[in-house]
Amino acid sequence: MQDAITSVINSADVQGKYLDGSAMDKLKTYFATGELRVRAASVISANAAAIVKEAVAKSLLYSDVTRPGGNMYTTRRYAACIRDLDYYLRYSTYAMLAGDPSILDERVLNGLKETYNSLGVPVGSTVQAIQAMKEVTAGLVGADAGKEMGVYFDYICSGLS
Ligand SMILES: CCC1=C(C)/C(=C/C2=NC(=C\c3[nH]c(/C=C4\NC(=O)[C@H](C)[C@H]4CC)c(C)c3CCC(=O)O)/C(CCC(=O)O)=C2C)NC1=O
Repeated sequence: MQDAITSVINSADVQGKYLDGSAMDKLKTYFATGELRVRAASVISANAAAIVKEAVAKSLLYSDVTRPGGNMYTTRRYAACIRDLDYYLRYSTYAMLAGDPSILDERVLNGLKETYNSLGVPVGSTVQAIQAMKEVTAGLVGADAGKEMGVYFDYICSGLS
């Protein structure tokens, strides 16, 4: 896993150089948003279950996936879906704190598309639910932190598609 700091330092080290102006600017932006990130993470963790629940209500309930024959039908599969959304929210929060998406590649997206395809989990509905979480989260943490979280929610969606 990388974060905004290690990623800037690693790329300078590869060239055997001190950080240049644009690398310093990246670090400055990251440090300047540190408090915003920490505050957003604590709001999200205090409201995680409610965020997932509201996103499901906005995107999946009463759709084809929850009806008989749908991939979320039966309590076991419904619970698996809620659990997956909770993973996406938690790992997006980690990535937002780190300011870097690499944790998503390593711990969430690795092999996920293949798993979903083999189990018939619909990617389109999953993306809709993640987009709904993005809206609900932005409503709670405010526009700036919401935009930053949006980067990582979108990263998961493009990794799935
Ligand atoms: C932390 C990293 C991590 C991820 C991301 C993860 C995902 C993941 N979701 C799974 C299943 C599943 N995922 C879903 C999800 C959904 N079905 C829908 O229709 C909805 C659109 C959607 C929710 C948004 C469902 C229903 C299953 C169970 C499918 C089945 O067993 O038939 C499975 C198969 C094994 C299992 O059932 O637990 C994995 C590995 N596991 C992990 O360890």
